[in-house]
Amino acid sequence: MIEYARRVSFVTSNEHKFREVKAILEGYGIYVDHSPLDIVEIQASSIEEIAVAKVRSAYERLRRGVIVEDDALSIHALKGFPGPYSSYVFRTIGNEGILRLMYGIEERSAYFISVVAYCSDIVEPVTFTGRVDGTIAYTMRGDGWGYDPIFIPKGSSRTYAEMRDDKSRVSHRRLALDGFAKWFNP
Ligand code: ITT
Repeated sequence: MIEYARRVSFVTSNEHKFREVKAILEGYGIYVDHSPLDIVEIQASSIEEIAVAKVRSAYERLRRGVIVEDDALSIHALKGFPGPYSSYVFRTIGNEGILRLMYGIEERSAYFISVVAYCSDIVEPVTFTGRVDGTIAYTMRGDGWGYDPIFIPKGSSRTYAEMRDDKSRVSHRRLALDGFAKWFNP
């Protein structure tokens, strides 16, 4: 049986994110339970703002230590798009649409950002950010969720989807959660 030093509730509608967050935080002895609460996301130009507003509402509802995590994929050639609209863009045009927008463009640099926000009865919202630079692939590669089949992190020849479990060793989510875990469970 695993002994957990701390525990936290993760509010997300995304099962894939939950699985990755749980595995990473368990490595730090932090137990994570899933709260699939439906929190209305504010529309804002920065994902930090979105994450802070979301974690406040999540805390108001649950009244216990909670985290949320917000991600954004920004593509330089598209002036940072989809950025804070990553969720909407994925649901609408998806990876096929992004690849179409990038058709004929050779400058394919992009970055993925994760912002983890935590709030509890004794802590005002605090955020931790992770960023991974990379490029957008020319075609979808690998069997993965979200933008994983089209994002190639710097230093790798594989997309996040092709990396499978290795993704969580280097991902934007891993970097943000490393920061959170060291602060939460020093
Ligand atoms: P929440 O309920 O936690 O907000 P969500 O799926 O709406 O779940 P985000 O707004 O944080 O999550 O994510 C923005 C988009 O980026 C969304 O379409 C995700 O599928 C995608 N995404 C986030 N992290 C990703 C990752 O590690 N790999 C690939 N796609 C990712």
